Amino acid sequence: MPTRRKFLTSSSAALALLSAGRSLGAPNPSPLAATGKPLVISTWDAGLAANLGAWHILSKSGRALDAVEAGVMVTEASQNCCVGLGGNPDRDGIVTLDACIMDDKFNCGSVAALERIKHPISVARRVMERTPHVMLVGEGAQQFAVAQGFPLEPQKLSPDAEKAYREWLKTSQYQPVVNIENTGNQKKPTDPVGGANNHDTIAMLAQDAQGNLSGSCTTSGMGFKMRGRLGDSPLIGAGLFVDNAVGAAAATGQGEDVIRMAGAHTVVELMRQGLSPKAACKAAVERIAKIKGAQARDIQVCFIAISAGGEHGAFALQKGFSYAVCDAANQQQLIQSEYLLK
Ligand code: SD4
Repeated sequence: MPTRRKFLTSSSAALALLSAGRSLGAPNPSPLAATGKPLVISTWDAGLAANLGAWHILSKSGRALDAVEAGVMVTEASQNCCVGLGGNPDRDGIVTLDACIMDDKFNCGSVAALERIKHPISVARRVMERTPHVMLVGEGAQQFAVAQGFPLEPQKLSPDAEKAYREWLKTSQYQPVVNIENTGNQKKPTDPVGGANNHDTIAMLAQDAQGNLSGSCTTSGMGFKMRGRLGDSPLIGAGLFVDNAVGAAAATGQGEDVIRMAGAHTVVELMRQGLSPKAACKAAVERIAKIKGAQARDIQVCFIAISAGGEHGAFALQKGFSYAVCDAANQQQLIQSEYLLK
């Protein structure tokens, strides 16, 4: 059995322990533990810190919706891993952010190509709660954010993004790097610029003590994308989908290939047909592999999922994807996902 320890407040400390082969205990053993809920899972190793942000809410019987917003805000606020304004820019040198959120009653909100706003996930939630719409993009999304009191941040690249952009300009070739997200917490001085410290998406799914599901997803998108390009992350049904009666799913990786097979919605529908979260993620990944044929080796796509019964799972196209789990058994762990292409 893993040792219970004090809840860690930083993912780097968490990773240090994980690499030492131990899993991490949550801070205050929850009286809810016996029910098997709550539960939060999120993508990549940045998910460890994000899960802590969600856990503060879930462990006090808070709503999954509040938890998935607060959780990914941790990542958005961090300049260490490039979700949010610290992210890599598009090919014109401008950081544009995409995010969406969905609750247990099919309420959902989304923003895309949003500039100079620190917390796109919170703007997405406002779209959901304070407009008759689901999605706002570009200038209109920014106008709405400002009207809602979100400050406009300076139009400025983070030092890492600045370096990566300068490097990229030398070739100006759009060649997304598989698993580029995975290196943020293990940065070595020898890592290539732009290949390190470069999470560009976090997706999070939670089930609260009441058994309700919610999900969130936030990203700066693929680095050096065309201006105006959107991936799956702000698209309900592609990057994220929640059906409280069945389960929730989210995606990370090459957004174009998630969009073309309605990724997260597909995973939820496969769970509806009786597949476990992991089996549903695997079947969705297999569908992508079939569509892409030989080109599947050039991309990464990964899904995470939670069933309404509280089971979680993930599956990736290629090696190298991990997801962070924090559950009522008071464990915070990083799980290496199984993958299709050996
Ligand atoms: C996108 N799906 O913009 C995102 C990228 C991503 O980890 O997930 N990166 O296509």
